[in-house]
Amino acid sequence: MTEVKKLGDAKNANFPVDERNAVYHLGVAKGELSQRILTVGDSERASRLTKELLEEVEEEKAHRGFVIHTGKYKGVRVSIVSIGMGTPMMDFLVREGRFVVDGPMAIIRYGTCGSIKDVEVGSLAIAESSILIRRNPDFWHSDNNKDQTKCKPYDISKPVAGDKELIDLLKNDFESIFKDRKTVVGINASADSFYSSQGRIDPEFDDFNEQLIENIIDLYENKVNTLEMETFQLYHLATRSKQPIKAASSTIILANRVTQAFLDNNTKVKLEIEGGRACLESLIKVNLN
Ligand code: R1P
Repeated sequence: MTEVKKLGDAKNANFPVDERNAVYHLGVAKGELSQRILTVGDSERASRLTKELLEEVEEEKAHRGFVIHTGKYKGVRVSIVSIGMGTPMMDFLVREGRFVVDGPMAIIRYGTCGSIKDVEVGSLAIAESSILIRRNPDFWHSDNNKDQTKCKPYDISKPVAGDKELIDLLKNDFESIFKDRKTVVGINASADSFYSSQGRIDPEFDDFNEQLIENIIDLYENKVNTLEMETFQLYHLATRSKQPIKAASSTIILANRVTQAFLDNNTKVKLEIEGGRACLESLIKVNLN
């Protein structure tokens, strides 16, 4: 992995860039990121997808946990970017990516998730929309003393939709590539913790989350399929961007939270490549004029 050449001194505390306008966290300047981005959490997933699926691969850029591979898929320039985990990392990608790309962008996330319905592990999911689940520390503050009538331990947001055109493309490409696997389409929930805000019970901590999954299911009439940690931020920022960003998100269902089953690594790697191919197909088809 090539570390990005050391960034120069940053100027502009409001939006730090160096003298060649390389952004402070992604470490790239204009021209070094495609307007068509496939983003994943795991840097190994990004490397595998690049090796298997891209041609004319440019120099890899890595900085502050982000790894950027740019190359061509069927002759179209795309970037595969691994961002690590959580909404702040997605925030960096969308905002700093927006700064270094001119004109419309398309961003597809291909991640992993847990299912809160009894869907077989190794199935796939596409998020038509996403909600955000945040732990509210004020619930535990001595002023509140865990009084649920005044303050809830977890905030559950309203849904934000992804881009319909890109989601429809993804549905078609998943259908043609995953003929013998189920793809569930519906609402995703992005959480600010893998543990407490996803309703995992941890005897070492006072999390007050025993009812959380049930609350999510009830609030959205059993339409929430999946739990992960980034999609909401992608959809929210894409809809708030002043220049167009078309966003869609898909995941491999790794964990079944009803039966406690977890997908084996070999199948995961196989699905990463097959689903990555489906995502790239959609990414190069979407109209960015
Ligand atoms: C947690 O294990 C991580 O896996 C999921 C979650 O959203 C979180 O980032 O996605 P990725 O596999 O894309 O990282």
